[in-house]
Amino acid sequence: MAELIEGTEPIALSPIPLYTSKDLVSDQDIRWCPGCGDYSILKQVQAVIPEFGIPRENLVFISGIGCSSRFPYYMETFGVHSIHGRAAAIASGLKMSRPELSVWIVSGDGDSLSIGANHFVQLLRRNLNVNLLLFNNEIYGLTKGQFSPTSHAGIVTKSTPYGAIDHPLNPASLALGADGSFVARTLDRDVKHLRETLKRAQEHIGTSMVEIYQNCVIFNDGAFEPFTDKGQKATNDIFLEQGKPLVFGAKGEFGIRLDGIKPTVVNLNDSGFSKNDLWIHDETDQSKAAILSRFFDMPGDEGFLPRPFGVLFAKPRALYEEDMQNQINNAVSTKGAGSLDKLLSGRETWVIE
Ligand SMILES: Cc1ncc(C[n+]2csc(CCOP(=O)(O)OP(=O)(O)O)c2C)c(N)n1
Ligand code: SF4
Repeated sequence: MAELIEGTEPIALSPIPLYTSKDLVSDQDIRWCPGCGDYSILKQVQAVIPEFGIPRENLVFISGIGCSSRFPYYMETFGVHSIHGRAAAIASGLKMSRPELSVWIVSGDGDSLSIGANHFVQLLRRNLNVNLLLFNNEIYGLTKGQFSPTSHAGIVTKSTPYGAIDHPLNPASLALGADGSFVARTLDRDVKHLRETLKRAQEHIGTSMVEIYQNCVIFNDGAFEPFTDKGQKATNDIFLEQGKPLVFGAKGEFGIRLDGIKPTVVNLNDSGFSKNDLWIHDETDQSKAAILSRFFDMPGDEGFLPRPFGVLFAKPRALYEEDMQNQINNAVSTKGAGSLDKLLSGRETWVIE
């Protein structure tokens, strides 16, 4: 260690910024269509990550297959553009062997909820400390516009010329059903909200699932317009804040009450109810999160409830990688380090002469 020369003062070192968002931009040409919502998500991810203080060499982005899954090419970090629907499995293996890494999974609705649906569920129930960004455009983009598990019934696509008859899957409900410890929803077009939600996901210790409504301008343009359009957003969206009442409307004139377990919309101006009577958001309440995730009608449907955005549920629980390491440590301390040769030869071996 260097010694100070007598009579000199130690130099006060100012903290060196690790890197900026520009350092996360790779030299690859972006192949997304002009206007694709993926650009906005990429930009916000590059904007917030430097704030987390994670060494760049510890960042890994892992994707499956799809337009959204091209994401790792555009991040100047480590990354894997893997196999269709299997990003969760690859990320799990990496996190178990290298728990110090900050692992981000980027996947589309087709990738994670069709071919990868089993892997999506297993990841959430295991609860490794990884972040899953689910880009939902309610369509298959890369394969040119076939319907996906989140597409609306009736949608006419190349693979459903007479309209889809499949019932659409609700990603937040599925994630909660798998006991996901963090479930949130945000929008590509609300960059502030997107950034805040990404920060919350990163802070969460456990698997965070962030569904991001992403506009595919080519094959499903405007699918989320009722929730992103400035004129409609106020009445169609509800932005959740921990400890705050569920209020919406252009002037905050509507609220949600819980009548038993039934959510009901009240007009705060003429119903006799005040903010004190409303449902207060508690993101640690799994049952209430399940009710919130069922606010899933389209505007105009009978009994429509505003679509919730923000953190529906967040409650840390045991981490898979820690439980696994504890189990290994316990086994080693009680039985010794073991021998691979012995394990391979098993209890009964024969020598054939
Ligand atoms: C095993 C396998 N099956 C099917 C495909 C074809 N395929 C490539 S991407 C894709 C769907 C991608 O849709 P989504 O995940 O919604 O991503 P987007 O392109 O919309 O971002 C499919 C079916 C494939 N590449 N591999
Ligand atoms: S096809 Fe859709 S999702 Fe794919 S890059 Fe183009 S706009 Fe984006």
